Amino acid sequence: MERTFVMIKPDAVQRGLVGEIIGRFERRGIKIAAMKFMQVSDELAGEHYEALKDKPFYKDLVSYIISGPVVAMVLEGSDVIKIARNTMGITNPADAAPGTIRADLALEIGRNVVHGSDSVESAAKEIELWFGKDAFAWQRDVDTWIFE
Ligand code: IDP
Ligand code: MG
Repeated sequence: MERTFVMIKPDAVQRGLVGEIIGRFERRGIKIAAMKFMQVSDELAGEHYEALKDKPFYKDLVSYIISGPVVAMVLEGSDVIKIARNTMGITNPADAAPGTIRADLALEIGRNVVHGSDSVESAAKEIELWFGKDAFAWQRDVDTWIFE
């Protein structure tokens, strides 16, 4: 079973979209392995977005992520890295497919409501950075109706 890191960004928390966003992942059958409501430090934001530090939008991106509380999650499922990103839609809500979180709940790239890891390597790195060993395995009784 694969794991990914997903974060509900400060704009979504401020707009009261936490339940809506978690519900979309839950209804798909994705399993929650860890979750916390937290304020992101400058340092954590810098580490999380280290790969983007040379981008022109980097400073604004860090300000955005530390501007209010977020919900950080580890999600689990078969092929969940790809499936979580498909559920979110592509980076720019203006281009995201209708039915995705970003298309349905957002308008601009700099306020795109969610983050999801983009590869096996980044998922492992982000889960360790945000949760350390706090994501645990648990038995969900409906798993046999969701995973073949
Ligand atoms: P992703 O979140 O879809 O993986 P990345 O390219 O990893 O997209 O960018 C990380 C985040 O940086 C995006 O989700 C978005 O919040 C922000 N971002 C990316 N490109 C731009 C841009 O051109 N202008 C402003 N913000 C951007
Ligand atoms: Mg990314």
